[in-house]
Amino acid sequence: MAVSKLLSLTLFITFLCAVNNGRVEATHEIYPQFQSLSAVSVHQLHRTAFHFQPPKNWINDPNAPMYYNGIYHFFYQYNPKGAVWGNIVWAHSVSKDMINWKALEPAIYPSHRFDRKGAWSGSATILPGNKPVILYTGVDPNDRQVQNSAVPANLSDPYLRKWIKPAGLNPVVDPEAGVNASAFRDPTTAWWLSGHWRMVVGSKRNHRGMAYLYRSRDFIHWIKAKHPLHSAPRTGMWECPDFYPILLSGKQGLDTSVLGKQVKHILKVSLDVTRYDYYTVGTYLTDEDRYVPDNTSIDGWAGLRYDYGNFYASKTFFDPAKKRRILWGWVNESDTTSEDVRKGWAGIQAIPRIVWLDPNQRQLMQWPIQELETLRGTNVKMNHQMLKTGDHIEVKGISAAQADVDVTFYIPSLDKVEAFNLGWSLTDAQLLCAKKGSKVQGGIGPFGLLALASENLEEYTPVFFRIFKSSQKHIVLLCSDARSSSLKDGLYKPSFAGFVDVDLTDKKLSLRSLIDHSVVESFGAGGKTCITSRVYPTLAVLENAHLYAFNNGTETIIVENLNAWSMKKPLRMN
Ligand code: DQQ
Repeated sequence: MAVSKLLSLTLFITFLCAVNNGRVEATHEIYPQFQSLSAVSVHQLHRTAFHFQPPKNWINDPNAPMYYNGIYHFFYQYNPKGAVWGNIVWAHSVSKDMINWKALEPAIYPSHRFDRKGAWSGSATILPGNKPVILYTGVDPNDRQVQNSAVPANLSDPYLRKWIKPAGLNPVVDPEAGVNASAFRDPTTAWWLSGHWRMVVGSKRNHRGMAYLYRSRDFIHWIKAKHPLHSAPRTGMWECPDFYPILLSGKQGLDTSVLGKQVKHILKVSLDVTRYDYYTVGTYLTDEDRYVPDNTSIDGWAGLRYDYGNFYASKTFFDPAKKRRILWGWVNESDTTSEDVRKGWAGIQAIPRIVWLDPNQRQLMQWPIQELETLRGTNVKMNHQMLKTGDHIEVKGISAAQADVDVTFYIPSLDKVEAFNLGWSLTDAQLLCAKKGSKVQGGIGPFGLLALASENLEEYTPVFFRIFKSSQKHIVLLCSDARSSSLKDGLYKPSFAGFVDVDLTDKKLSLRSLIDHSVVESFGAGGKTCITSRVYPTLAVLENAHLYAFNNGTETIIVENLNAWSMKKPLRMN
């Protein structure tokens, strides 16, 4: 083996060990003793109010979100019997606004040989004639992962309650020779090009992440293309791939089949090794049927993430009603498994976000769907509030455990900015945030919000900016640091962080945080960098939760304007 190959392999193994020690583990953990253990009573304390969460049990990946005849459909991986992964079915909810939901019976569940041992993730495509079809992964009795299709039993049922698996057709894709049958899953929404449908299935070949490409004329017979749409070395299993076009400018979304000069493409993969969702911005070379990431997009673990926190197995869909592309993502847990079992639930979905291309064309922007604002209640404001060194000023008058906060900070002077030490890594924001936490004084920052804070700050989740300078360039770090979020032991409390590729000429930085009892979902600089933290405070709960604006830098920061709203509960939730 060549020395360089050996070195890469050693690095890969070291990386795997490091990741696993840090509590992020590959694939779903299996707890046979808990899989079908129903909770005696469902604990309410940390349940979210306005995030998507069923009344009890385990949930994971969003599946096949779609808009059909005036209704949004949302499916998700669900264990109907317990609070850990297992017994997975496709739960199904419908909504007119993606905020208020009605729960239906599971749409897809193991019923045939081709999905006897599992009905796993997949996507929807609306075929001509307004006919939805779902492609999903089934696990057969030999533990082979195969791709199946399901269609609504009755297109005139407005809720599309019942789904059938057309007799004699499934599986529509078998893992052929050379394909790793136990790592072959999560078909994408299909797109149409030159007389064929195309879709991608995630996989790996040794340690190489693969997006296998399939083509079909009729959506029944699928042929594997000679080469994958894309692959990348040493990235491990690619779960839940997502591939879609995005306009070069503007916020409008596109149907998955749109091509043209005004369009770039996004390929997102969920890396099983790290359990984060990474994407690249690139070009779809239609003649070759290959996707090539731009040279500004890193293709691997150091790449761009939708979210630098608890956010995985996401999926987008095109909403033709409002011409936007919407992203759903699973917010995985940071509580212990025994606590999940005791509480009777685990997992939520992030607030659906619209995605569009940053005008710099190097990354995506994300923002909560506008419909969320219908839940805004009592509003308080803070304008032109000075934050001097050491200040933490309370935002009073709202329910701080269930709030939407949108703030713009003004930085009067950037003169005293901290130097960026060249020994620090520009690819490991989390490590930098661990070193430079919310209490470590800097020049410009740390400043931001203390969410889910107890009155005397025994517990708080700080979401904050810190600015550095390296030669002539400012480097902006956004942290959502769970280390001080709870007095409870055993929780996963990472110092989640991401860099913010932002121009500071107007000396402003904005931050929006959606605070919902056990989740803080934040959008830095208008949605350039997003971080979701799952936290379990013991004191900062319900009416004992507080919200503060703070500054621990030597230089004064101004809260130019801050709007905070108490958030109402949706009328019906699942
Ligand atoms: N979850 C599903 C798989 C997918 C994984 C099983 C990602 O299809 O690869 O529940 O979380």
